[in-house]
Amino acid sequence: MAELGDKLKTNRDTAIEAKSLSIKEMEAIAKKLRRHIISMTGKAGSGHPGGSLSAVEIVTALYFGVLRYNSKDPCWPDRDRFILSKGHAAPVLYATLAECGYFPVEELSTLRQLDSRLQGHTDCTLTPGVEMSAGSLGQGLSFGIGVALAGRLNSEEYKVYVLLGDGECDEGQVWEAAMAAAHFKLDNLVAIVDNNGQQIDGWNRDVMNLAPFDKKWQAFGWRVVEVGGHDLTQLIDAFDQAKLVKSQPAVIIAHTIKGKGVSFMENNPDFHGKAPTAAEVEIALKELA
Ligand SMILES: Cc1ncc(C[n+]2csc(CCOP(=O)(O)OP(=O)(O)O)c2C)c(N)n1
Ligand SMILES: [Mg+2]
Repeated sequence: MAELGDKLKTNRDTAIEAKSLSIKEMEAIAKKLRRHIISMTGKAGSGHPGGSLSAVEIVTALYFGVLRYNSKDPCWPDRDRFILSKGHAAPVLYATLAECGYFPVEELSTLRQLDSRLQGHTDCTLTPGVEMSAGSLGQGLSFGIGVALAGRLNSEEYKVYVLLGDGECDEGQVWEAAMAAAHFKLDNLVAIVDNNGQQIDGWNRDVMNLAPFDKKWQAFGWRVVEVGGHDLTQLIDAFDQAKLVKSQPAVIIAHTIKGKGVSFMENNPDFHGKAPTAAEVEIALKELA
């Protein structure tokens, strides 16, 4: 763990380079992020643990294996952009940004408090490292297209990554954006769908069936890569593949489990937008020890 600490320290001081951590090291970080999510939402007494826990490996792979950024200079012009479109999953992003050195880890305990920089949904005017204010679902892919087009116009090398929820894909705006990204041949844009199968009220297949999901993206002109969304090796490979795609955008459909890592939260829609009680926090942290 000392070696991991040294590497993270280096990453905090300089722009992180792809694949600087091993899969084992990233797995340790993923567990740490899960613990933060439980503690933060438990302390706040509200929040969205389910969709934060399902996205842990996706965000870990990005921040510890893929993205170029400098946490000491959040607006570094050459940084890759990560846009969290499903803004209710703010806890997973805050936990990651803190571990990357954007702000102190101790600040995580202020989640959702008045005057905290860490509000329940992301606010780019408050939190260092947050690229887009979100919470109203459906907007992040359109925003990402703007950022990707700007990058192309300015001959910038950066890539744009947008994380969507699968329930969020019920929004018509997602498909307008999907059509536009293919029209503009945005090969500097990668979407990731946290395909946990659930939304606010239960299973997507009952609320609004997305199937055939892969074929929909293909029909809109996207290269589709499907992965196990809790498998860091598969995720890193998928991001490598996405980087090689030319003249079209790529989407990574990541099959995940809502509430992943905590037995009583897994696939349990109750924990979409409900915090664990103090007793539940204790059990969850034991499971994540
Ligand atoms: C435009 C809009 N409509 C409704 C909501 C309320 N809402 C918050 S989260 C959510 C479900 C989202 O499901 P999904 O995108 O699958 O998120 P995840 O399962 O990853 O938590 C809904 C409907 C919202 N935030 N924005
Ligand atoms: Mg979902």
